[in-house]
Amino acid sequence: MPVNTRREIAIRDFRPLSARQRVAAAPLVRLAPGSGPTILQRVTKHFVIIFALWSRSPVMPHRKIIHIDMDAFYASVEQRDRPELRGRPIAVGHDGPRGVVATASYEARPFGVHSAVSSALARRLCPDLIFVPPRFDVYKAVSLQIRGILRDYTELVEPLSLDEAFLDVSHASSATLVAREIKGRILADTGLTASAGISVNKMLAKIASDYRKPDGLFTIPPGQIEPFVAGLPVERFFGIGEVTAAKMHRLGIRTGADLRMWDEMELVRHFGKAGHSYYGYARGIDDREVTPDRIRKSLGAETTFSQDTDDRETLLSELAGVRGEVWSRLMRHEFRGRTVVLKLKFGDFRQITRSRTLAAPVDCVETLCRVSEELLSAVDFGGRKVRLIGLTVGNSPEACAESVQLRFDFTESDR
Ligand code: DCP
Ligand code: MG
Repeated sequence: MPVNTRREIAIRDFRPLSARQRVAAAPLVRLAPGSGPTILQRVTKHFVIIFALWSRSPVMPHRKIIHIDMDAFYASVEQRDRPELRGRPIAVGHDGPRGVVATASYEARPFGVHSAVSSALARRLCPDLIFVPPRFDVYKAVSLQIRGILRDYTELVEPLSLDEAFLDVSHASSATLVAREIKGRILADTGLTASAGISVNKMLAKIASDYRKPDGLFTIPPGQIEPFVAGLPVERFFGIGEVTAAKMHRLGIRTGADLRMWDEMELVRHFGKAGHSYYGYARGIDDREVTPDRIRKSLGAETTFSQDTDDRETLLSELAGVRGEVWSRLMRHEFRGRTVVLKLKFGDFRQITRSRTLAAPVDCVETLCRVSEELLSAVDFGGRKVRLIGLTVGNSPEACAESVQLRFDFTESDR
C-alpha cells in the first residue's frame, strides 16, 4: 500500500463502533451514576471512542524491520585480535599484483581504499597501508555467533551475507530499542561494532544502517519516509546498483524526488520489470518479506512406544519403521548428510544419543540400515527399558557450505 495514501484509507474506513466495542468502552464512560456527564466524563468518552475507532482501523500496522551490518567486518575482526593493528589503516587481502582488497579499516577508507580495489592501487593510494591475510574460518565463526544473538530476538532473521541480516521485529513495541540492545549484545559478546537501520521495510532499513556508519543507529519512522526518500541520491537505494544509477543519471534522475516524477510505465520502458520496483522505491514502498534462512541442518523421525521395552527384536523392528520414515523424508527433501544419530529415551526420561560420521553422505537405505543397527547394538541399556527411539541424519555438505559464499564477485543484483 503506498505510504502516502495511508491517512486517506484510515479516514475513509472509519465505521461506527460494533456492539462489542461499545460494551468494552461502556465501563470507562459510565464513571459515576448521577444526572449529566461531567466534563471529565465527556472527555473520557471521546477519548475511548477515538481509541476504539483507531484500534479497529483496517490499516495494516507497519512492519518493523531492522537491518544489522557489521562495520568493516573482516578488518575489525583483525584489529580486535591484533591490538597492534588498532587505529591503523589496514586492508584484508593479499598484497601482490593480482591481489584484491576484501575490506579496509575505517582508517584506510579516507584514502580511497575499500572492498574490490586492487591491492596494487590500494598500496599507491595509501602507502602506509598494512595488508593482512584473510582468516575466513574466524569470520565465519564470528558470523555464526552474531546470528545466534540475532535469533534471540526473533525467528525471522534473514542473513544476507556473513556480516549482515534483516530482522522482522514487528512484534516489538520499539524496534529502535531492540536494535540498540542487539548492538550492545554484539559488542559485549564479540568485541565488534555493528550499525543498525530501522524502518518499515527492507529497503529503508538497509539504507538506514548505512546512514550513520560506523557504530550507527538510524531510524526512518513512517512519518519521515517521504522527505527522506525524496532527498536520497538514487545510488543509495538498496536495489539500485552502479549500472542502473548511471543510467538514471543519464536520464536526469539523481534523487528520489526526481525518480518520483516518473510514470511507472515509463520506468518499465527504460528499466524493464525492475521499473515497477523503482516506482515503489521512490515512494518508500518495498513489500519484500524477511525470509528466514531455512537451510536444513538435519532430518529425522522418532517414535514413542505404547509400552516401554528392552526386547532387542522389538527395538530392531521399531527402528526399521523409523528408518523407513527417515529415508522417505531424505528422498522427499533431497537431503544428504554424513552423520547418523540414534536417540534413545528411557523409562526414566533420560536420553542418550549415539552417532557415527561417515566419509560420504548416506546414499542408500542399506547404509542407513547397517549404521543404525550397529549403533543400537552397541548401546548398553543398563537394565532400563526404552520408551522412545529416534534416528536423524545430519552434517549436510550443503548446510556447511551455506555461509561461506564470499563476495568478491559482486554483481548489480547483490546490491
Ligand atoms: N567482502 C568481500 N568482497 C567484497 C565486499 C565485501 O570480501 N567485494 C567481505 C569483506 C567485508 C564483508 O564482506 O568485511 C562485509 O562486507 P560489507 O560490504 O558489509 O563491508 P564491511 O563490513 O567491510 O564494511 P562496512 O562498514 O561498510 O559494512
Ligand atoms: Mg559490513
